[in-house]
Amino acid sequence: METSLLYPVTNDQRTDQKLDGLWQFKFDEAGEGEKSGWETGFHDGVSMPVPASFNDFFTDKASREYTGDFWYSRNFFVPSAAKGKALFLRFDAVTHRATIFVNGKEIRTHEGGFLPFAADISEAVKYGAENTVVVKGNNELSREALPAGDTITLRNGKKMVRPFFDFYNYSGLNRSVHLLSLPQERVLDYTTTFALAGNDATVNYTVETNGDAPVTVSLADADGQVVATAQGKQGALQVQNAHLWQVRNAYLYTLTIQLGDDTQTPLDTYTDRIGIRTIKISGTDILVNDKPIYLKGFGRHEDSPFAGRAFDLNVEKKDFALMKWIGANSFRTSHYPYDEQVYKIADEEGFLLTDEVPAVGFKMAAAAFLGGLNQSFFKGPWLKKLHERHIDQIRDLIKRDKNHPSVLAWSLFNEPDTIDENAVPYFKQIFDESKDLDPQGRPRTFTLSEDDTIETSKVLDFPDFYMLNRYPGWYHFGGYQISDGEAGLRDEMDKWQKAGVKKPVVFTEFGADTEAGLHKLPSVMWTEEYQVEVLKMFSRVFDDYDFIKGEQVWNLADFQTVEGNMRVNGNKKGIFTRDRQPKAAAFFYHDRWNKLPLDYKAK
Ligand code: GCB
Repeated sequence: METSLLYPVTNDQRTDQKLDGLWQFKFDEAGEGEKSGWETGFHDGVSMPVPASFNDFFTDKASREYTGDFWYSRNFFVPSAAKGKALFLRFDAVTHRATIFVNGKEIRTHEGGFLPFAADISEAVKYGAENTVVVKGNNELSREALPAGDTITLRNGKKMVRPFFDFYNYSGLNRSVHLLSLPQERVLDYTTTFALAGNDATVNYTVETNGDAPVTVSLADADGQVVATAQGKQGALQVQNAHLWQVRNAYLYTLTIQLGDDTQTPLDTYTDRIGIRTIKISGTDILVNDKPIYLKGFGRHEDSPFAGRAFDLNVEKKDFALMKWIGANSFRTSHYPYDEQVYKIADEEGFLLTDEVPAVGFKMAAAAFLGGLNQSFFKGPWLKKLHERHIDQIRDLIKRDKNHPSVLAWSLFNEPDTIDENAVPYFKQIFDESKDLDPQGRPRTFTLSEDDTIETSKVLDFPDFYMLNRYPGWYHFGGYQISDGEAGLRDEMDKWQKAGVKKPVVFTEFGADTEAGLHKLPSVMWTEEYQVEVLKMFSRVFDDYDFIKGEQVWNLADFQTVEGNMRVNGNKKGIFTRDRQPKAAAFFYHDRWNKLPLDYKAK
């Protein structure tokens, strides 16, 4: 677990300098990097933008599909004025694992391609001089790591990944790199919880520091007026007439933490924007600020042309514009934690998000078209290591994202094999160990694939609400048979109803692959008309069952996957194309969702 995952800020005590731009890049197919001294830096690679996935910049297939070790190198200047400060390099994400060298010295390693980590470089740098940072990355997949897959070797000697999941294995420095200069005595972390009473609210907080300096915490409203202050590492801020953070009507306060006796010349200052709101599950209701809400939105991917899985503020801006236009209020960060800027935008725009760890592919029979294997995933020598990494990433995810008002719930798996008895002890461990990690006690859940039903799944006691991924009309009962698909879906929902389902059910995946621009009357599968028919069918079913408390269609936009006979240059279930233009389905949802009230189905 990381010591501190606070998002970088710049103020009188802290500086955050991004090291984005062009780095030097090399593949290391022969494993010669260390032998040839690459860790000390190199200039004979190709230039590579950061942040970006390296894959799509190459025009030859062997490079695009490259699997194994790869290296990034660049110089950076450390000013003399930084002497005496705690200096860190912060990597927002290196996919999937990294070893960091500064001036040839190994500083640390990190496992997991979607969460940040920081390396203390105070002892390794030269002050008032150029320094070198080198990252040795690796993008192999295995059953011991998240997301799960295999790495195979072709007969020509080239390695290749076989993901047990349906998104392209985009790799590299996918998010920003920061040079941080921090005070020696500093804030490491903080937490907030909320209690509402009439018009007032209490913000309970804890602050973790690495010293004994006194702590002052203050809260300012959106106009910058300080509305409450408190002293100590633990305390309560009383807010009269609190402005609550509401879904699609956000209000953010600024929380300022200062260390030291004198707040005019503090030892450290950390500032963040928070929203006051509560989240509860009560029976089949999802409550925000004690009021029932209905989720409308998407499963998404961080995916766009050119830079692959890189975070791109422009794409993000566009995606939020589209989600607002269409009347959505929520999304799932399928199938991994997203860049922290996504959560900041969601905080500001009042979107709710379900925050997912990359525990995807925990089912080898899944994605049979990707070459699925008929084996039990939850039985094998890889489980111990996998579990360590899984819980470690849950810890870091919750540590990183716990103060975002937009985070509704934690998704601990996507479509694991839960009809397998062997899954039960694994689930128990993960749910037990993650129980107290979130001070706000948000719901924890995971998605159930079509195989995992109220009759077959062995782990239905664990989630606080159910997330269902269902594909009638596409993977089965497609085309003219869609009426049987609808009948089957209703049969399934009748069973949930008869069983007296006591928790909310949210549909987190459903949809149909659709080639934009393909039209036919009457419809056939893959046309825009057919996608609309499938989505209308689902909407009819959702409207008929009160315990269904949300619809998040798969997917916001078309996205890249491995190639195969089930994928035409990627997954085409987007409501928008990969370049974010609307298919006919976008106008269907624009009409439906802009009409559905936030408290749809509230009694
Ligand atoms: C699923 C997966 C998602 C796939 C989707 C599909 O169940 O969770 O990753 O992309 O189905 O389109 O097949």
